[in-house]
Amino acid sequence: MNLAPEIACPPPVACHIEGWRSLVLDEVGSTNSHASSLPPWTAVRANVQTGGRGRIRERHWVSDEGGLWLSAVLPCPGSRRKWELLPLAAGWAVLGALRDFGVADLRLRWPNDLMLGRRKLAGLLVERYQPATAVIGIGVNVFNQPELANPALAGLTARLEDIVPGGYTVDDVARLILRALRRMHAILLQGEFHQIADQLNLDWAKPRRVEITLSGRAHTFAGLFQGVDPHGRLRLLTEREGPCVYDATQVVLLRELD
Ligand code: BT5
Repeated sequence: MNLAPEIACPPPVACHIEGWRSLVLDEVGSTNSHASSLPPWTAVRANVQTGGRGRIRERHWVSDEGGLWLSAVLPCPGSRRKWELLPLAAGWAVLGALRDFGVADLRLRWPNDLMLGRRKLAGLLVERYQPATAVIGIGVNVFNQPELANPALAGLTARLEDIVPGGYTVDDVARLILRALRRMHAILLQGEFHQIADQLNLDWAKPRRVEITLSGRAHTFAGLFQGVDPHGRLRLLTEREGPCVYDATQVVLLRELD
């Protein structure tokens, strides 16, 4: 763990971190909703979210005190297509930051869940509220106890404190992630997603049997998940049709079968 000198950032204030204007709130519904009208290179973090949202409608994100609930507004100039792979790239960036922080054996679950085995350490919600920006919402369990807040999550979550011994704050973790998002943004801005794709394919861990649901299609497809191609399309090896690729934006849901 290699941390820059501490920057005091008590709530609710704005300070500058890693080239970001960073706001800290005590409590908010959802940091993503709060960030929806903020300018690029602004990040907002809350100690508690009362209406934390998951990627799929109706899914609630438990956001109790002690976790990192962060939304970062990134500029997305040019065509919308150029930024379609942002959700994948953001997951890769957060994974890299947490790995550098000392979290070993972290893997990705499509599209951007950060998993320790079958336990979820972090989840991302990437949304476009305005044409020229994207909001990257990041939830990381740090010192909080989501399983106490929602017993239905028993055995399904992981938290940083149990993996990396203390001596840090939630703001330290935020700072590393914000720095990683900046680096990732520069890569996408250059149109170099293929650089990320190579590394992403190492981070999915072993090939897995999965079932995917595509937008606008009622039935699901099962096969062996084989990561992404250089364009960020999902590669699936199916029994009936052999290798198939699906556009990342088409894949609504992926369920791991083993
Ligand atoms: C996600 O959705 O994983 C996206 C989570 C994004 C949360 C951040 S926090 C900052 C920003 N503001 C927001 O309002 N959201 C973002 P999804 O893949 O749909 O997973 C949701 C599922 O994860 C839930 O249905 C639960 O099963 C599980 N879950 C909920 N809270 C959790 C937690 N704290 N830790 C681990 N798993 C959790």
